Amino acid sequence: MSTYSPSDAPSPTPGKPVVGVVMGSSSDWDTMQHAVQVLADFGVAHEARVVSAHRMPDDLFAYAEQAGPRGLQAIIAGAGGAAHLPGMLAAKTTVPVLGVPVASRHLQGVDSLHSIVQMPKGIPVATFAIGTAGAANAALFAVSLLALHDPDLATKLQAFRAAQTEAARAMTLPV
Ligand code: RP5
Repeated sequence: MSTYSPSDAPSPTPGKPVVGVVMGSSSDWDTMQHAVQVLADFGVAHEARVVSAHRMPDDLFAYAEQAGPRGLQAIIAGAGGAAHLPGMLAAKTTVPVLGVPVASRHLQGVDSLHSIVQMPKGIPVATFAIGTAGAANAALFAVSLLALHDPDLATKLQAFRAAQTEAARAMTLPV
């Protein structure tokens, strides 16, 4: 049984980014850093930046339009509140967009979740859980997509799953 731990992987992988991680504000970083950490742990070349949909709409359009030509294969987009960043990115690119609802101050991210998950038919955004679990899972999903055409990455992913299974089997209870 493999004992691979993601932290054993080189981090981060130098080279042209294949996954973009964007967020609406630096205040989203506490959540979105969990996506970046997973990508770094798996050695996936990535970039991270703030692209605010309502404060930087021209930058958002430019980022989306250049994503495919720059070689991005997935965009992980996190936002809170009226979280239109993932949907607007998806409207301007066919690169898969993975949306992460960030917990908002007043509605704890239910607003973010509904904003991202309720895309009208025709422009899909893959939507993940609110908060850090969603950020980490979005990155794991991106790894799964890339692993379809990258045997080394597929091996790392299988080892990660195996290690996770072993950790769960080793769990004990205070009874
Ligand atoms: C959204 O508004 C961001 O994604 C963030 O979650 C939220 C609050 O932004 P700040 O006021 O903290 O910059 O655009």
